[in-house]
Amino acid sequence: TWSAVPAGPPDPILGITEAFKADKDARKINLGVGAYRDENGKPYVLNAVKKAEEFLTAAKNDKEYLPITGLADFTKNAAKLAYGAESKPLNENAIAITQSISGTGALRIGGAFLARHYPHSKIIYLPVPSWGNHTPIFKDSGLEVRGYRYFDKKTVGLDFNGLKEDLQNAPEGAIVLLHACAHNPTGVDPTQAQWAQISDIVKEKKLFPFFDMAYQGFASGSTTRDAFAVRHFVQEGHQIALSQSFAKNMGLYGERVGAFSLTTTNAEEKARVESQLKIIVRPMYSNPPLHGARIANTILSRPELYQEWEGEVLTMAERIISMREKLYDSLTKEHSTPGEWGHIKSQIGMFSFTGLKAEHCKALAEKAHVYMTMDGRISMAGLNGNNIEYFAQSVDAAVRG
Ligand code: PLP
Ligand code: TYF
Repeated sequence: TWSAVPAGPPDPILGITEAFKADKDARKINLGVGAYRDENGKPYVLNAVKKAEEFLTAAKNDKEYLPITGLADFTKNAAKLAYGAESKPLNENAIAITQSISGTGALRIGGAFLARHYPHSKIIYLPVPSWGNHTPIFKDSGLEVRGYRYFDKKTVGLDFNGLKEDLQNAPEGAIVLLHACAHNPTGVDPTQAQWAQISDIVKEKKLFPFFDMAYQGFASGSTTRDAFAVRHFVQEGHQIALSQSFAKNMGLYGERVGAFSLTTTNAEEKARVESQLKIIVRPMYSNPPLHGARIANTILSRPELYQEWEGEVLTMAERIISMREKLYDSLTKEHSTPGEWGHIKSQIGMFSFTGLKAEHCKALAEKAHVYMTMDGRISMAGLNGNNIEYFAQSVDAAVRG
């Protein structure tokens, strides 16, 4: 029956972990997947999460099904975290929201909803480059995927003129996917002034903004500052779609905790939209998992845990920033590695888009046991005091050939 099914390629990001696991060298480093590691290179379970789990164990909750749109307290608190307590649609009960299977599931529900109900276009514009999974998610949702210029290889920064031009030339009504903060894979975000200009173009061209917020808190260490773009657009009167993930900022990767929301005009419209979100979710997976949403909700709703969580988000963000400084110093001062490396310090969030070419990445894996994606992206959190010098030395050797 399956003789005609062709073998598919491995996932370009998750495939790297396989190669890393198979490598027996003690010096090996995995900078592929974007998952936080502590200063000993170990996965990190947040203290706020541990305490929330103790609290949940003591509460002896049952395991009944959640409603189709998930744990209502969780989605209410997730919306407050993203939109802010002062948000107009939030306070007017005009945000349609559903719990989702983390950020990926939120994007997929959003794609499916827009494909079915957004009246003005079936085209979604993604930044070039974008997270590799965006294209298949939106294609499989039934949308047509196009790109807008985002990254300038020459400056290793934002191609702001290209971005503006491409959005200005997009067909009226098209959907535009925006990374709310900590752009993956480039680590390059618009400034607040640039966000204001993007908002103006989106308004003028009647584009529909769809924010992917997978790293709230990871860019600056502050969940409020990282929500700037989302809140600015809402304040400017845009209706938006929003995907949220708690994988990175709460370290809840495998628990799959997220939310998808749409701002609407009023409570009545919200109710209609939410009824259609349910009709999309029900035949896909019926209702979302319980435990992770309970953890996130416990943290978001208990002031002492919330405070501890905010401190831990800051600690994670600061450790990444300190690794950027160390790597920059090592390459420029100790090794005088050929090339410009300032972007390592100026880029934001989990990743650095190093500018290393595929041949360098290949050499790093084969000769130095250092694994990263072939586009030169490294997960900064994979670096720590024990391996950063070896990494810098290996990069230096790879660049010199
Ligand atoms: N969006 C972006 C830009 C991401 O980088 C990721 C994860 O790496 C996600 C969404 C979704 O991740 P998850 O489904 O684990 O929440
Ligand atoms: O490193 C990245 O960009 C992501 C990580 O279910 C990831 O692709 C891994 C698994 C997953 C979602 C995201």
